[in-house]
Amino acid sequence: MRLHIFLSLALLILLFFLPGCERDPTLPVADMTLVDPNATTETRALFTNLDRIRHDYVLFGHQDDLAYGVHWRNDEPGRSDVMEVTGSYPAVYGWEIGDLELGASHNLDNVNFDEMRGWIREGYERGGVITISWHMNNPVTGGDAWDVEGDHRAVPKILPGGELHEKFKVWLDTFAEFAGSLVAHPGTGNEHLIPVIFRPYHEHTGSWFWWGADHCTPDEYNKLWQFTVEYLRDEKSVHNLLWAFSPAGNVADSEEAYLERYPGDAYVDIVGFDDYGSVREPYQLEQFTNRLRFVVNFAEARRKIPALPETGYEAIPDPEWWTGTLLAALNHDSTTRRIAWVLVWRNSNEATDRQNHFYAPYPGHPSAYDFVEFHDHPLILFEDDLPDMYIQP
Ligand code: BMA
Repeated sequence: MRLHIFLSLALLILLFFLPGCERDPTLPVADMTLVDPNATTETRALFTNLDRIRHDYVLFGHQDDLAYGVHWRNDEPGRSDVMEVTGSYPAVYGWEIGDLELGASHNLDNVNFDEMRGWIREGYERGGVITISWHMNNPVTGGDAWDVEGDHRAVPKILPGGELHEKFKVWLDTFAEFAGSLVAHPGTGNEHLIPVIFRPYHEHTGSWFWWGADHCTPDEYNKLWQFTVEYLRDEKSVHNLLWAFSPAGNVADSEEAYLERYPGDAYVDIVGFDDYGSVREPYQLEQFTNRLRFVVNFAEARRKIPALPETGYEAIPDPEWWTGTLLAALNHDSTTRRIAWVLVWRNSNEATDRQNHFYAPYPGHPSAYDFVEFHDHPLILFEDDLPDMYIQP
């Protein structure tokens, strides 16, 4: 073979193999595999779009945004503390299904499940992203998710072979039914299931929930997660979920700690951490940004999406927290900027629920002006600036 033909062939072979082994992890990749290979079209599109737009933007989310605010509760449709301060709804809506497993009509925070279904549809049809958490009751004691007194060891009891396994499956069935009832555009011919970012068994590296670190072994936790995926996906045919893994923030300080209770790449689409601890004051910025960088790098090495699925500063005592701390961390450098979304926790209604337990401002709150600045920042997306998240690019 002539030398120049040989060299051209060698170059072609090199070019063919090079992108596969040396792909730049910061570039969006269309071929990421999801936990669910049969995920619905819109669910797949949501994953691809989150991965695509996180290179330019961070989505802002709020828990229970449409259900109640600090000074109102489900009185007029369309209300939202976030919208009333900034003029836009959040891009991400968090919802909570604790007590669904008991067959209750309302969740543990007194949100009616039928109304929740309506708000989920409303937010989705406006283009928003839906995520669901589950403060599941303790299946052994009948107490709540925080009932950890005594040596109940609930996790091994609900795994296959455990004495409460059948009961646990019935609990999971309630979620399968709920996820299957989230139908968009009903009766229009464009009816389809609403994609949900499902974030069960969160903050498990702490010990305040019955699935937490002191109450089960790493192997038991991983099996709990894996069983839940396999049961919902393979037995119950739930195909509108992306699976979000979110330990407590302190484990985002080291890969070893983060991996100790990690169910495996095949069972997780989104990786994050919940953090209320390192996000309070600007002086903690270094720790906060280190954690964000960790989770972005971890996600990109495994073709996952990084997120900050639960955070906030209770009652926002710092009027410049939004730009001075949260935005300062998210916008810190080219790595922190690749976080897909940040969600702050709920605005508990002060008359009927907990007082001073809110994480987004309401009109007149001292941090409202700063929150508007946060909304206006080019890095941050609320619903008003959101591109179509459900069409495959
Ligand atoms: C917690 C608190 C509780 C609430 C729970 C589930 O962090 O807000 O008051 O019951 O989340 O939403």
